[in-house]
Amino acid sequence: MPIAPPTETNRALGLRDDFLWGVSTSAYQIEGAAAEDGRGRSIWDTRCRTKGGVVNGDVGDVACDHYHRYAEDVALMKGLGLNTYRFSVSWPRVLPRGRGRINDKGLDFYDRLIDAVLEAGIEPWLCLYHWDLPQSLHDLGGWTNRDCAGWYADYAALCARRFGDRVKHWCTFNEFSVFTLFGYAIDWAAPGVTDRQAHLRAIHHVNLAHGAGVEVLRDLVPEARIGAVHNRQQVLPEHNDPANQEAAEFLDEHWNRAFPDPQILGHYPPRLAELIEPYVKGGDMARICRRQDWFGLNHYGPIFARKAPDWIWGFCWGDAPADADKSQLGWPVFPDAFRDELLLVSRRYKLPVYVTENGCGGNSDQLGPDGAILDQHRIAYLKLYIAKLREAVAQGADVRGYMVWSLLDNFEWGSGYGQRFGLVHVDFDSLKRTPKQSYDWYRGLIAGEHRGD
Ligand code: IFM
Repeated sequence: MPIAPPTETNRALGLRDDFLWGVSTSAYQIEGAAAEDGRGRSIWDTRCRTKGGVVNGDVGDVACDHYHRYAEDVALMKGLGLNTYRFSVSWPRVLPRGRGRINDKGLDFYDRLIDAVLEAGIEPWLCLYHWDLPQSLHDLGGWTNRDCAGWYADYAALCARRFGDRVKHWCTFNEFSVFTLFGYAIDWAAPGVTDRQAHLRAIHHVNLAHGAGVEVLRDLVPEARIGAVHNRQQVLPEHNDPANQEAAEFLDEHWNRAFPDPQILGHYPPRLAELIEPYVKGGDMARICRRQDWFGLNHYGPIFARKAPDWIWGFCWGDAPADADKSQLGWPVFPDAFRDELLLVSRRYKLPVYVTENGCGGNSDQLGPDGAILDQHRIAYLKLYIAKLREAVAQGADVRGYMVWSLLDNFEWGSGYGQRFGLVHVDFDSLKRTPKQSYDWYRGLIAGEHRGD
């Protein structure tokens, strides 16, 4: 039985009685065991071996070794008093070539994980796609190939049949716009394609896959609560300069609206609609726009756009104002933007909102004299953002849960192991886990020992 939400804590914080507290992770970032038990290769295994693909040439082969140490990690979650755990399944671990032959040992791993999570009283939230497309499917065009939506639906069906008896919360994808924009236009992520038409095709086919996934899950898991996880951050023109206004508006369409608008409202935003039209077939919008039960929001801080005629879409990432607060990672810390985003998505999409990621990256967590890992900067960030979540709720946003990114320090994509987001420190040589000060702070918040201020 999942742990009941901490009603007293939630009331004291002005949140719904059933407000959920959790953490999020993703398969490639923590599992390791990349060549074990029949797992196939993903586009991130390839990118890690591509010169310049990842800082320091870091690879996800071992990562946090969660594949072998999942029981210890679940015990850490239990120690936090969590109600929910969002994780992702590695598509190439269960279907090594993306389709066809099933890898039973891969499925067995997720059986063990899900059972351990449930045994700890935590509700598993299963995300089907957190960026690790099987390399064999990429070799067939990957998301630029319309057939990929069907391959994804078959993979979703496999997971639904296998895990649907125990998993009731399903997410189709994590952060659509990040992996499509960075992976098919800008070359900041796998598969490193830089082509406008490939990017547009990828957007549309991923939307079709989402719709097909929702349909399959509805069919196979009758009680499923289905949603998708969108990264949304306010996009502002760099230096507030009118010359950057158009760039900001276009980036906003790509970043914030290219996926939730068609999936929930049934249409693409105007400029993208024109560009995508050649790839849209009759009936596609109905295939994409399916009833969902919740909206997952990943939010860290606003982004700034700059006009950049040399860039593929004529815009690039601009700088935050010089005097802005920033995390150690250099990301702007603007808690008000979090409150505003919660209010905006709640009103625009009219679905219950779960914050499926929020957290603070850095590279200076240190060992204190008593063996604790010192990360006051992360606690300061979480305090500010959770306070703004409470404000959003007080102003009418329908927010029902909050999940910290992330439980563990992990493989931070192109930044390799240099940037840490965990509540738990991982020594990447010994793989020893050490809870940080922020772990204890979050535990205390959930337990009602303090109110996060
Ligand atoms: O690590 C990532 C995660 O995979 C997706 N959202 C942002 C996190 C921090 O960069």
